[in-house]
Amino acid sequence: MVLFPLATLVCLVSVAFGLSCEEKIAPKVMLAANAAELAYIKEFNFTTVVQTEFNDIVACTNDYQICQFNATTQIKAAIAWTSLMNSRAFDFTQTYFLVSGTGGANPRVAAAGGVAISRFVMQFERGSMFFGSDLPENFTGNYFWAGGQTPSVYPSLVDTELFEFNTDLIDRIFDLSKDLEMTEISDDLIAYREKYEYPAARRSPFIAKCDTVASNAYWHGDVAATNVENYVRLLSNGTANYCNTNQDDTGRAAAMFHAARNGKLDFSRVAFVKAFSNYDRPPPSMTAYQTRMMGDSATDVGLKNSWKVVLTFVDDVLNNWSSMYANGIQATGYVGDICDSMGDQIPIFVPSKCRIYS
Ligand SMILES: *[C@@H]1O[C@H](CO)[C@@H](O)[C@H](O)[C@H]1NC(C)=O
Ligand SMILES: *[C@@H]1O[C@H](CO)[C@@H](O)[C@H](O)[C@H]1NC(C)=O
Ligand SMILES: *[C@@H]1O[C@H](CO)[C@@H](O)[C@H](O)[C@H]1NC(C)=O
Ligand SMILES: CC(=O)N[C@H]1CO[C@H](CO)[C@@H](O)[C@@H]1O
Ligand SMILES: CC(=O)N[C@H]1CO[C@H](CO)[C@@H](O)[C@@H]1O
Repeated sequence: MVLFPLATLVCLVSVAFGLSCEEKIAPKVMLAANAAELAYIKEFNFTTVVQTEFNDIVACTNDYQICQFNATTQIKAAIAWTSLMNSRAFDFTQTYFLVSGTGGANPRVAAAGGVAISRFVMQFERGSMFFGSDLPENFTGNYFWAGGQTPSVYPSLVDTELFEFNTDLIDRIFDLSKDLEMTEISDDLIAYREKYEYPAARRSPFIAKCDTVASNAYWHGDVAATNVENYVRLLSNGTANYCNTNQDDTGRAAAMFHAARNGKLDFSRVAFVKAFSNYDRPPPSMTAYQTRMMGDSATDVGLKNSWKVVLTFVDDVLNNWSSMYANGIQATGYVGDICDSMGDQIPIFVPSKCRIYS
């Protein structure tokens, strides 16, 4: 068996990509979502396929300016992204990461078929739960942190519960898109959204600045959604505005944050622009089971709208690279995980119990 020194191996891999040994692929934009969600993008040809030394596959335009990565779900995403970020074939330090894909909509805040641009991405799964008759009579919620005595005790953190993103970048994406025409949902769905009591849920698809919660367990219904709202309120000290549900994003955010800590990427260049496929709970006239079985009927419209927002931003990045994007969009607010693991800024809420389990 021949053992190559790492540098030689990197060179061999690079040459296989048609690059010289020193040259790395430095995309301006990386678009990430699940495979079927990425398939919506027709505006670019992602025909140049790069396979890293760890077997991650990235597809790029032939000038390598824009790439896409099939980002997958929660745990798999965390592993795949970590591996990709460590590849010697890429230099992601100036890359803007745009994460999209579908999620459920909180009808208090958002509309099916619409788009969320999120300041916070949060995790809802590292806790304890009591269901049904197991729920103690004096408990106001089913969900609380693993070591807590009641649902209202602040969680003890492992660092992955909450990530905050660059609000200046979010504002730029929002400002570029706020006058875009959104695709409308079907007549059947328009009739359905009229059943909701919340004004936001009855609106045509629109772009909301609001926050994303991810968990491996899919949740739907008033009881589950109210528990998520309570937990998010507790976790963010009332700051986050929960609107988008999915089973992917904290795995992605955690992996990118880890990479950022290791100098592989700039976390202030990461943004989550998510689609709304359905509502996270039923209207008053229906049960949670009924509406869950209706399926994610606004997925198609939501993805058309979310990619429209993302691609409008991509055009801006390409047009204004040297004047605006190469040096980054300076973040005036906090950017990072809930525990300030970078140690260079102060989160807007400073939980006292960070790192108990780290
Ligand atoms: C993608 O490639 C096809 C086939 O070569 C070409 O017809 C089309 O114009 C390309 N699209 C873009 C956006 O470059
Ligand atoms: C709830 O009831 C349990 C006993 O069933 C008790 O141990 C606990 O202290 C009570 N918690 C609160 C917040 O009242
Ligand atoms: C939470 O918010 C309250 C009210 O705004 C504030 O007094 C408190 O200091 C905040 N807690 C933390 C940990 O930031
Ligand atoms: C790089 C890669 O695996 N790309 C695939 C991601 O998913 C889309 C949609 O199915 C495929 O077209 C890509 O080839
Ligand atoms: C801030 C900035 O540089 N904006 C420019 C981005 O690119 C468009 C299209 O070329 C210009 O019209 C803007 O002035």
